[in-house]
Amino acid sequence: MNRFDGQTAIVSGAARGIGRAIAERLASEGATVAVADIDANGIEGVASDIGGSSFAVATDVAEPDSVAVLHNEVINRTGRLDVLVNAAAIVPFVPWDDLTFKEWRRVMRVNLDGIYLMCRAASDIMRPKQYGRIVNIASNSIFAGTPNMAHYVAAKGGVLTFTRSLATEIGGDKITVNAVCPGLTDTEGVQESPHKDMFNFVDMLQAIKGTGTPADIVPAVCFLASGEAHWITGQALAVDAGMIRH
Ligand code: 4PL
Repeated sequence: MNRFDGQTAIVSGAARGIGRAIAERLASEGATVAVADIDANGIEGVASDIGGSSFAVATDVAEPDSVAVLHNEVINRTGRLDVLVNAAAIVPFVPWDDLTFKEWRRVMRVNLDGIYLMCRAASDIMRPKQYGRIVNIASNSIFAGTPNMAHYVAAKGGVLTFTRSLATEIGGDKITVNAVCPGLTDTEGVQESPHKDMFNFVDMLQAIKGTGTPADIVPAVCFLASGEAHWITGQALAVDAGMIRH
């Protein structure tokens, strides 16, 4: 008996990094996963690696029409939606002196507008079924006030507070909405950015020493996405080796 047998899950940002690891675990525990990402090539590889009934859908989470196509595809293929994991995000490294309004808007669009659009579409499917699990990936940077990404921190802070509010709005429909707040995590995206040089700094602040990987984030996400987490909603769980305590 697997935790997600017979269920359908959407994972955004699933082409790589934390999103990919979550998609793989949900599928290994029985879910049919809609592997969603703007990286159309990446999702094909992930979906074929996962195999089974999981499938790829190229998705721009910040475009209402694209989000609608994703949700229509999920309903046409599986007729249900049990789990939504919002892992899609831009992770910028832009010092304050270089931060333009254009760059601010680029990050807000994907990291916050995208959460709204995905939760809007998913909750509209979940509510009539009186079941749903939504897990939004925020970041521990919202508690730390991490520099070089003020717009990202602002958007992720919005993800946290939106999570609390949406939990209250749709709790009556037996849908839970929670946030997981990873610390700096060793992903392809981080390795491509100046964040890769920050691992020693966060290690100094962690209660448990070491470098966080996607596999370290997955268990908390899958627990909150599971049926037995039904008494937990509107919460934010830091998964960062104890770097922050909120
Ligand atoms: C502590 O979410 O939480 C760097 C890059 N450092 O994206 C993050 C910390 C980064 C973070 C994050």
